[in-house]
Amino acid sequence: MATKNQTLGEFIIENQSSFKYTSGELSRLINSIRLAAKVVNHEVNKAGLVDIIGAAGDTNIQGEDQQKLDIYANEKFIQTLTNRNIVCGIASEEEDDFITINSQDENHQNKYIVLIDPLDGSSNIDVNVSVGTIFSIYRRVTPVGTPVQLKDFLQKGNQQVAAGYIVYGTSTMLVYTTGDGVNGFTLNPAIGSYYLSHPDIKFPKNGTIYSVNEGNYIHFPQGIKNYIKYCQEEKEEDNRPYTSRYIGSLVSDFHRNMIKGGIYMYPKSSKNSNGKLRLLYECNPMAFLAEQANGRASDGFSRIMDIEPSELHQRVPFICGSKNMVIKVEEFMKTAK
Ligand code: AHM
Ligand code: MG
Repeated sequence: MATKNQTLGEFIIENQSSFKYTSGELSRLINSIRLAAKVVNHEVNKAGLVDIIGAAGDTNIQGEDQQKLDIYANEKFIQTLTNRNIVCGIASEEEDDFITINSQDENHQNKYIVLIDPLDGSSNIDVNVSVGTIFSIYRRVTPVGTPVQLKDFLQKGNQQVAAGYIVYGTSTMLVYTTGDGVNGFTLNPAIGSYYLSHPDIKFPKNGTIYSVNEGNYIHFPQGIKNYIKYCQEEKEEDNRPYTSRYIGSLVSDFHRNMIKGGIYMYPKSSKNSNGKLRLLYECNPMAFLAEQANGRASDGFSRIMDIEPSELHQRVPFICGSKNMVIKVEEFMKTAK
């Protein structure tokens, strides 16, 4: 039973027995993500010091090369997961191909693979707007004892064992699910521990916030255009017009909508026929979280987590949020002329 103020470490130990697989491997894996997130958080918080310690590509006063933060985050997560010898493969939005972990895992005994977007929304860093890390965990489908293969990574979202994100915002939070609801932990930077601050988060069934890059309106499918107009219509009984909020940082937009009730949309457009977001690194983990929090995630017509992936960096249209709002978009998409 989740108790507020519990630390993430305590929560993981207490809930380990309810995980589907109880070898402790998944707990160790989530622990490693928690650790890497602390290191990345420290670096993200220093991003504003760029004029003082030097920008990416510069050499700082200690003679160290300054890295772009998304590259730094990528290295930190990969390093931590590799060194702790708990996964058999990693795929990252920052890497062209998946990584086979066999230096430490000579017999390939590890069961889990991780897909990660180490720093999503990184164009926001320079202007001090929150960014996030998104992760997704699966059991491998090829036999333990052999090197991982592409098909271990190209699993449908409905096969996820766990997924979550870290939002580096006004506070840093780690929010995750292992298929038994969604819990949010806030980092107390003075102590370096995450505390359970948001137990069992649920999307309100109906929301009043819509989040979409309206600058692309002209290129959107007719169904999305119609839905945006619907959001803007005056109808007191269902709290319309809705409020528009778009940070341009998926993790933050999703996080706000999950707590307050709302919908996030990155539809396809006449310029990008599959939208922008990546199925494996962004959409599937967010869809798993959304469904675990009573929300819904769709490509406008069907469930995100039922899409059969065909390549690592595949993009899909993404509509995600409060259940009734996503259903409404699907109705508009179906009937649009
Ligand atoms: P990134 O993976 O290159 O950071 O892109 C993903 C980000 C999301 O966080 C955000 O919701 C979206 O791109 C914003 O895109 P746009 O600027 O086109 O509205
Ligand atoms: Mg991204």
